[in-house]
Amino acid sequence: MPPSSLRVVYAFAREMHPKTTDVFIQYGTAGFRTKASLLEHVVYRMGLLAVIRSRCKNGRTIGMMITASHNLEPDNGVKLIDPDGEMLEQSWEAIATRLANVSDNDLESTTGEIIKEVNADMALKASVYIGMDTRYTSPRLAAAAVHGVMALKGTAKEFGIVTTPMLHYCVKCRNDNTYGTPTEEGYYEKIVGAFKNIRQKLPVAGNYNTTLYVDGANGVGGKKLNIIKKTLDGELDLVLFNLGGNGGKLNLNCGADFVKVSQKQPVGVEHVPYQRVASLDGDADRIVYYYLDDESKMHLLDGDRIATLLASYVTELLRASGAAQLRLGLVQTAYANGASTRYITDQLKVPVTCVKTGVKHLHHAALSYDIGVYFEANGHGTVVYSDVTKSTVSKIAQEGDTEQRKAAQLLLNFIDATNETVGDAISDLFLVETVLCARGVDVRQWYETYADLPCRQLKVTIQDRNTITTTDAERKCVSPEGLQERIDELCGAYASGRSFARPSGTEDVVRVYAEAETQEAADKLAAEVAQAVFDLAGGVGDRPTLPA
Ligand code: 16G
Ligand code: MG
Repeated sequence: MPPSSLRVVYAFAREMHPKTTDVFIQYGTAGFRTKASLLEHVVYRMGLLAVIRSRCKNGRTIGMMITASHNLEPDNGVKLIDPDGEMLEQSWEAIATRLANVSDNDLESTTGEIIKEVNADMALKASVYIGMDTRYTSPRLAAAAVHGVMALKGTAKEFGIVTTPMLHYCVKCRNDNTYGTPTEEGYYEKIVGAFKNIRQKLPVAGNYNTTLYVDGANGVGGKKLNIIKKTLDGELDLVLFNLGGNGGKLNLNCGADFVKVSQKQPVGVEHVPYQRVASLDGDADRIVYYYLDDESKMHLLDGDRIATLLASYVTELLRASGAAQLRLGLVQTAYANGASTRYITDQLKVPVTCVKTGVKHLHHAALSYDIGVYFEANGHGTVVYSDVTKSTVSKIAQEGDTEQRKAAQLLLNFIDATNETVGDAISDLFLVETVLCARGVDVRQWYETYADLPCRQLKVTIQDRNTITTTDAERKCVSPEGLQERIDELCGAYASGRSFARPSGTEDVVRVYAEAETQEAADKLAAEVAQAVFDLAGGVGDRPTLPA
C-alpha cells in the first residue's frame, strides 16, 4: 500500500472518531478498559492495528472483542485476539498503547511508523473478526472498529453479540479448520454436541440432579444459554435468571465477580437450599458455582474447585484408557487457596505450576504439559491438550481394548466440549456438569472434597504502586526493602499463615491476600500485612486498621 493511501486513516479519525480526551490509556492485562465515552477513537485505532497485525501474520484472521467483562454498564473495552485464539502477543501491548494515545494529527505518521517497525506487508489481504457484548455502547464502538479495518483496506466480519470465548473460538477455527466451523452455530455444534454425546454414554446416576440454576449477570452468556437450553433434551434442566430485561442491570449485584468477591447470592433468584447455582460474568469467560445451606450460608465453588474437579476426572480417564504416560499438570496463581494446592499435590498427585496473575500467563504455562488445566480462583480457566495427547487418545479410541476404548472415546468428547482457546463459562459449565454426573455427586459432595482455608483480600493505596515489585509468581516482594521480611514474620505467627502483596494490573492499588486456619486469623494477618505495606511503601490516606 503506497504511503499516500494512509491519508484515509486521518480522514476517518477526524470526521468520525476524533480523539476528544487527553487522558492516557494503557493496553492492560485484558486490553483497554474504561468509561465507554472515552473509547471510540481507541477502538477505531485498534481496528487499524488489527489489520496491521493480520498482515504481520500472513493474512491470518485477528479478533477484536468489544467488552468490559465484569465491569458495570457505563464502562466498555476492547481487546485483540491473535490467530490461534489466544490473547494479543505481549510485545504488541506497548504498540497498541502508543497508537491509542497519539493525537489525531500524528495518527497517520505513527501508523506508518508502526507498519515499518513491525514489517507488515501492506499488499497482503487482512481479515478481522469483530464481536461485542450486550452493552448499549457496544454497537457504536463496533462500528468504529469496522471503520479502522476499512481505513487500511482489511476485511471486517461482524459477529454481532457473542461471548468473548465464542469470538476466540471463531478466530481459531478460521485459521485452523481442523478445530471447527467459525460461526456461532459451529460453536454450539461442537461444544454442546460433545456434551450431549457424553450424556448418551453416561446416564444420570447417583445423587446428581439435572437441574442447574444459572445467573447470567444480565449479560451475553445467559442469552446464549437460553438458545442452547432449547436444544437440550433433558440432559440438563437449565433454570436461567438475570438474563437482561426487566430492569436488570449488567453485573449489578449479580454475576461471577459479585458472587466471588462479596460471597453473597446474586439478586434475581429465590433461595433454594442446596440447589447448585452457576454464576457467569458479563462476557461469559468466567464462572463460579455456589450453593446456600439451610441456614443460608453460602458455599462457594470457585476456579480452584473447578480446576481440581476437571483435573481429577481427566486423570481418571487417562488411567482408564491406558494413557497415563501423558503428563497432566495444573496451573494456578498466588490467589489459589492453599488447601487446593495441597489437595492437588498430596491427593491427586498432579504437578502444579504457579504463575503471575493474568490469563495469558496461565495459558502459556499450561501449554507446557500434555494436558494443562489452568484456572484463576476468580473462575477464568480451561484445559488445553497437546497434539500428541489428541493423537494418542484417538488411537486408543480405535485400537484399545474395550474398556480403554470406552474411556478414550469419553475423553475425546470431553476434549471437544472444551474451548481450548480461552476460559469459557459455557464450555466450563458443560465440563463441570459432565464430571458431577459421571461421579453421581451433588454439590455438597463436591464441596466436601477438601476444606478451603479461610482467606481475606484487602486493597491499600500508596503513592506509587510500582514501589512494590515482586518475584516468585508474585508470592514474594523484592522491594521496598524490608517488606518481605516483615510479611514472613507476620505469617510465621499464624498456623497455615500465608500472605502476599502485589500491585494491581487494573487499578491504582496494591492488593493484599492472606489465608490462615481461622477467619479471624486470616482477617488479622491481611490487616497486618496491609499495615506493613502502608508503612514501608508510602501509604496515602487512612492507615489500614486491624479488625476489632
Ligand atoms: C484481568 C485479567 C484477570 C486477572 C485480573 C487481575 C485477563 C483476561 N483478565 O481482569 O485474569 O485476574 O486482571 O486484576 O487476563 P488485578 O491485577 O487488578 O488484580
Ligand atoms: Mg470476563
